[in-house]
Amino acid sequence: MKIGTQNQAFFPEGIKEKFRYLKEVGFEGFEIDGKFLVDHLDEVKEAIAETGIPVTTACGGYTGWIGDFIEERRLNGLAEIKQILEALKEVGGKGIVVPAAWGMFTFRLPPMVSPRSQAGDRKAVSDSLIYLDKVAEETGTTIFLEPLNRYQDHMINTLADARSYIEENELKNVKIIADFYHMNIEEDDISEALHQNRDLVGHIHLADNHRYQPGSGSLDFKKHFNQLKEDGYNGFLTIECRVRGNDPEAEYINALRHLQESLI
Ligand code: LER
Ligand code: MN
Repeated sequence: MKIGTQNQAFFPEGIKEKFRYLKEVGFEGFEIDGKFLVDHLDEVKEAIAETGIPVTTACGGYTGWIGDFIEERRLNGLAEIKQILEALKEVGGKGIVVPAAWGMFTFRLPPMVSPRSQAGDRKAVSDSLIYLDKVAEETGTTIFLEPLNRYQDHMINTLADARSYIEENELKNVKIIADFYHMNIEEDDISEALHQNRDLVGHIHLADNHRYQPGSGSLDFKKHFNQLKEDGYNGFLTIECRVRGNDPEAEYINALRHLQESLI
């Protein structure tokens, strides 16, 4: 298992400088914003070639959700995700992280009544995934379907929810991305959910229980990493977190060291 990261405000702005910095501090991969990748493809390619730090995945950078309530936005999202997958192919990236939607609706806050039926939700997400499954096949990439906690999305909250879409639609190029922060809210037991879905978990996002940097909260990373090891997971562990503390950069490096120690 290797440790990657998304961008952080305290990383250098310049693309080459950013990749050099990641290498210097000990990250082994970068999860990039999809639009940023499409807009800066050549520079990103050069930075990868110079540093050997791969772009593992893309996350975000498109403007309609795969489960969008608005059909025009859903279709726009699919067209943009296709472009991102084509760019990922060019840089050797594994695939894109997609939730059903993020921040569109939650049953847990007012108005608590969805404008669409659950059958309608299922059809929209399934139609999108069936389409993206083909694009992923054509580009040699993977769609990493992400369960989010109930306050961020109402459609896919657990690894089992994600699994049901993959199985029902017989998707070959869609896997599950397991995000420890969302799992800590939705799953009975993080290790057990990882184990139950070991055949489909293809990517991982890491944050501590409150979504701040790993090591600053109560999650037992060593325990969950041991479970992943036992189950033969060999993908990336990508930090996606907020950072708090007086010196965010130092806190972030501490978090990386904490994860590296938890992997031993
Ligand atoms: C959103 O909370 C999240 O976890 C991101 O990875 C969005 O896909
Ligand atoms: Mn995530």
